Amino acid sequence: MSDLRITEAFLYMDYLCFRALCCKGPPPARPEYDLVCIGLTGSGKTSLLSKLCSESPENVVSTTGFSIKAVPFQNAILNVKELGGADNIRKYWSRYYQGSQGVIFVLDSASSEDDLETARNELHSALQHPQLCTLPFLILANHQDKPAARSVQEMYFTLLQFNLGETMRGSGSLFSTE
Ligand SMILES: Nc1nc2c(ncn2[C@@H]2O[C@H](COP(=O)(O)OP(=O)(O)OP(=O)(O)O)[C@@H](O)[C@H]2O)c(=O)[nH]1
Ligand SMILES: [Mg+2]
Repeated sequence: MSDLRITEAFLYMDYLCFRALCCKGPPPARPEYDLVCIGLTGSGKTSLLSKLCSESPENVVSTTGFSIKAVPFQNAILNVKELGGADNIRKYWSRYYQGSQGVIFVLDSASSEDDLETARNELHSALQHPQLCTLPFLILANHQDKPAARSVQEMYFTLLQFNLGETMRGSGSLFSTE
């Protein structure tokens, strides 16, 4: 993963959150935003957030339940709540959406077709959820270093096949962690 690409993607998220909230008055000097981070197990949510917090991404373990990290940026702090992506946890995701001001959805670009379809279905459900559907969405095509990784363009067209453009009501973008 390139730190620059990830930082760029998160700065964009920061900007979207700011735009979504700017009508509520001037923000404090260093505003904080609450984000929710979802994606199938193994997509790399914990690794990504650890890296952004300058922690070692080595020896990460699968998240059971949820975990929260404060990710500091120069102009804002993003309080990111990661929800574990295992099969038995995903059904509870929506209980933790309340209060979110933005969404990060992490995808494994090298996953099997079956897993990608599962991820697509979860993404579609999240995009349609009443508590998320109008929020800024950042979709990250992770695992770009793997030989089997689909390019960001391939991921985009795969997601479009699922009418992502029609489903998305808030502002959103797809980035790769290349
Ligand atoms: N090659 C490669 N491996 C990665 C990448 N991101 C994460 N991994 C590895 O994938 C495994 C799972 O990563 P996690 O960060 O735990 O995934 P997660 O999305 O948090 O998974 P859950 O907490 O179970 O939902 C770990 O062994 C990571 O080292 C990546 O971009 N490339
Ligand atoms: Mg995790």
